[in-house]
Amino acid sequence: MSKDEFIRSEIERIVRQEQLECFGIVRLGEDPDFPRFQEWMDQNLFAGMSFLKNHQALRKDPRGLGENLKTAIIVGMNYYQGDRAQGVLKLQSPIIAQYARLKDYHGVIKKKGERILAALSDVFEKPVTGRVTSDSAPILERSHAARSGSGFIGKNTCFIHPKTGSFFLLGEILIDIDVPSIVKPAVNASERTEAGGCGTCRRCQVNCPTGALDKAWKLDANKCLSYWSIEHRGLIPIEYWKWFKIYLFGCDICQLVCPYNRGSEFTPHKEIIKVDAVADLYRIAVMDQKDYELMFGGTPLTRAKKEGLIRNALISMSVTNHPRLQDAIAQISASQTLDQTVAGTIAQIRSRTVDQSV
Ligand code: B12
Repeated sequence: MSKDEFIRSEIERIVRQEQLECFGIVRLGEDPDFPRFQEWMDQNLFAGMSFLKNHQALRKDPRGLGENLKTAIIVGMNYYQGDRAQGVLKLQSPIIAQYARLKDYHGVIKKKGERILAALSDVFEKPVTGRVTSDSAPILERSHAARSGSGFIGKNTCFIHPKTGSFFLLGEILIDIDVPSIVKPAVNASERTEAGGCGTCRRCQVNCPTGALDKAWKLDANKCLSYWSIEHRGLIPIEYWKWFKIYLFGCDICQLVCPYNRGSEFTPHKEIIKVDAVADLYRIAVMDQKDYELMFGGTPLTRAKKEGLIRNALISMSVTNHPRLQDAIAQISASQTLDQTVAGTIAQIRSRTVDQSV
């Protein structure tokens, strides 16, 4: 084994000790996928996520994220919890996307990454410094993962490993060492080979309920249920309501139907599953700050904030004809500090005609 191979296998060993997948090692520099990101922004496919307009220089070249950064170690945390497309689509009560049922991955991956970073000095036999990120820095994480050569970007825009699938949250350990990486060749995403790739498969596109993936490899966030239920602030247009029968928060459909996820293994991080799959809609609709913190504190659901979750729960109650909807509305309306979005959603419920066929 050469020295490079030894270093690589030691890095993989340390990463696996943290029960993370080691997708590979990538040299940092100008991101060749940045023009795709720019095009996506120029075409207004980012919907209301204006935070994506910030820090373009760093997204283009993430070396500026710290001092002397040269290399990224790409890690993945499996969050699969047994959901299946057929079961999910038949559900009578809405669920929460799988990644959001776990304790917030930003913190979990960060802690694991910091421990990996600390252990790297022994591997390189010199001090290693750097920075750990997971959805917490302006870096194109999927592009980096794909450049590791251990997987590819699917038509659903997710990073997919040909053997373990896409139910992985990504993290990067950025270090100030040049790892003469044993670079694997990139996988051709449009052909289907042993190494991965979509070929002619269009399952994610066909099954996306809202047409957000009508164009392969280009998600239109203006149509994505994940966007509406997690990122959007304010009212949700009625045309998207019927899908709140299936998902209260996030959406996994484009991944659940992907053939590469047929063999997904259950997450080894069971101890950090914090939230039930099926949501108790009434409890969410009437929750106060204390209930909210108790039920969802420290989980990715807090991204939507308390009012966003109440909005989602009211919509789900409305489209599932929940027997306690009026009770919930009465209780919320009695509150002295009625949030604008929640009040607006109640007004939408009172005047709505929703197509409920799913
Ligand atoms: C904004 C955002 C969203 C938005 C927009 C998603 C999107 N597809 O752009 C919304 C809110 C909709 C969203 C939803 C979800 N998200 Co999100 N999100 C992000 C975030 C913060 C930025 C992504 C971004 O820059 N989008 C803009 C597009 C243009 O960039 P991109 O998706 O990275 O695409 C690149 C590649 O696909 C490549 N590319 C583009 N076209 C082509 C074509 C070919 C042929 C090839 C080879 C490559 C290629 O270039 C693009 C630009 O670099 C990242 C974290 C991060 N910093 O990267 C997480 C991230 C992408 N999200 C993640 C997750 C888990 C989700 C959800 C599954 C959550 C859920 N269950 O609801 C869904 C999945 C929906 C989907 N199909 O994408 C994970 C994805 C992990 C993975 N295995 O891919 C990330 C990486 C967070 C993390 N650290 O794990 N998300």
